Amino acid sequence: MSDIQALERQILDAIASAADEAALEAVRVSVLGKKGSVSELLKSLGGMTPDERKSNGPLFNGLRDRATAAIAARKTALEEGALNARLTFERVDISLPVRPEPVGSVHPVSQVLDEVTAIFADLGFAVAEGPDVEFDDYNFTKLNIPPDHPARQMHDTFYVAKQADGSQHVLRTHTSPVQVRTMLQQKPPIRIISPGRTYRVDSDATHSPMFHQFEGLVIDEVTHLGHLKWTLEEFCKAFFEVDKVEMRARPSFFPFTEPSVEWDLRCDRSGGQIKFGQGNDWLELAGSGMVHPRVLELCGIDSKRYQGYAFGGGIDRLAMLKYGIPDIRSFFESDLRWLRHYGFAALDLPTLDGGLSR
Ligand code: FA5
Repeated sequence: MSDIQALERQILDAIASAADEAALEAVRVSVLGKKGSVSELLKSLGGMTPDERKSNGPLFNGLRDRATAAIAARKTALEEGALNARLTFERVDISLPVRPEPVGSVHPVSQVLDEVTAIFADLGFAVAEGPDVEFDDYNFTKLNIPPDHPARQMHDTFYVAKQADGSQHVLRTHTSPVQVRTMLQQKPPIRIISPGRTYRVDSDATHSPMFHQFEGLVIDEVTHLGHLKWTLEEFCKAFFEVDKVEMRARPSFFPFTEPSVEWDLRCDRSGGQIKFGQGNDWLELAGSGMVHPRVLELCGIDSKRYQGYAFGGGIDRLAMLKYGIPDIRSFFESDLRWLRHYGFAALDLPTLDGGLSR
């Protein structure tokens, strides 16, 4: 057996016994790499006489071609082997019983937030958002509550340390600054709903330091208090899932609306249950009013041409009412047993067509 034949035998044996792709790659480098045995042979052709080259050239090239083909074939075989091994390992036995239902559930506050959003979206309101840490200017001043105005005392505010430039931030005390942000960014007509977190220094069975509000704002050239009343009535019917509601308006005061109105809902609390549209009890629903012309001007909107209404209410309070939760603090105690009792199925998103609370 010639040296070339012996080398070929040795190479083909090494290829055949490479157990995986890494071992095969090592064989390839030792044969066909820059300093590989066959590469060295091919390089040696350069130093041969023309006659030697004529006889050795086809031998060396033939060896290179056969080694290349053998490596490719082995590579394919190894890849197929690896794939088959993976398929066997990762096989799914579809005859096994299904896993138990996931235990996660939706918090009642998130549920009500989604319900409120779904109802107003259906009435044509777009969702707007603002940050929890808000400029004092947007939370108060541009809402017609200048510094030192007594109305600031109505909100027990969490103040954030002053910035280096002297500007003041607060944890927003209501969602009304989203009105400001929207009016500064958009030209009328405006119709937005903004649900979100709010903060006040306050804590008892019906007050939480962190709670949730929803804010509505409509600005155009013709909107009036009648539209506001109709909108809130439609909201209540959809939210409480009843055909009829009766609302009562009470004069109120908010510096950013004029006139300001608070709305109550007729209900019957006898028998430990709450029923809407009947009885002699009244339930506080939301604060509202026609947007104060001064707020429009502070937000760059021509108050001679445009007008509109705004309203705001408490999401946690709505959740307590609708789902019979007596103490607001239980929302934030992170008690899993409580959540399993009051929580909602994770994939049942509230929609008006599909039902709000299932
Ligand atoms: C406001 O916050 C006004 N921004 C609402 C408004 C918007 C009026 C637009 C006019 C136009 P008020 O302070 O009343 O109003 O709060 C609104 C609701 O938030 C209350 O009715 C109550 O449901 C809820 N709320 C207030 N403080 C707390 C608290 N500490 N914990 C839970 N809910 C609260």
